[in-house]
Amino acid sequence: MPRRADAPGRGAGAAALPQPDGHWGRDLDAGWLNPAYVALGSNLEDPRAQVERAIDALEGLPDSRLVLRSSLYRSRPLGPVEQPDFVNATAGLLTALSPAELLVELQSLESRLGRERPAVRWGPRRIDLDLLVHGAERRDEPGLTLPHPGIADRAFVLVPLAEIAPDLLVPALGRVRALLALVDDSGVERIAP
Ligand code: ROI
Repeated sequence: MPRRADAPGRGAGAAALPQPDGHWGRDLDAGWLNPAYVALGSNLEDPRAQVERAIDALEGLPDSRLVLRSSLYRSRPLGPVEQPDFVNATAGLLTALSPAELLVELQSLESRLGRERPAVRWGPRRIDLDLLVHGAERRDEPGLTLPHPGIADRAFVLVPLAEIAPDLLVPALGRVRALLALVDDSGVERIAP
């Protein structure tokens, strides 16, 4: 089951609801909030801990609230390189950041979490944070394609995304549960709540 990311005492919880005075906090009062979805993946140096640490770190993103986090899944590596299995997950945010601002924040989080450029293309990595969807945005710019071009054919994205947002309409592609029905998800196994 998807969990609301609002365990008591963990920052995003209290903030996921308006504060007692009816405000979200100064940062979120000024503009519209968009739902955004992020995919996480790791297959190096205790991947499970890496993904958990990254989800926790999403709680600290500026002008944003983490509202949904999926379970963790073990998945067979996609791509031509032989490498260890991945741990994957997804998270749902409400954000006042634009897609470009959110992308910068995610990239800076990756660096702070010790991500280095993988030595080989398609090779193993300590942490990946991919922006999947940002509201109804469709973009095709260098470095920013929305929705993320890998969504429709990646079971390791669709399985955890279907857990937290099965009815999400991915712009131009369709609902998550319909996309999931079209892929082979046999290599993706839930490992932790
Ligand atoms: N394969 C899986 N299963 N999970 C990933 O997160 C992942 N990430 C990648 C490549 C190398 C494409 N393969 C993956 O970047």
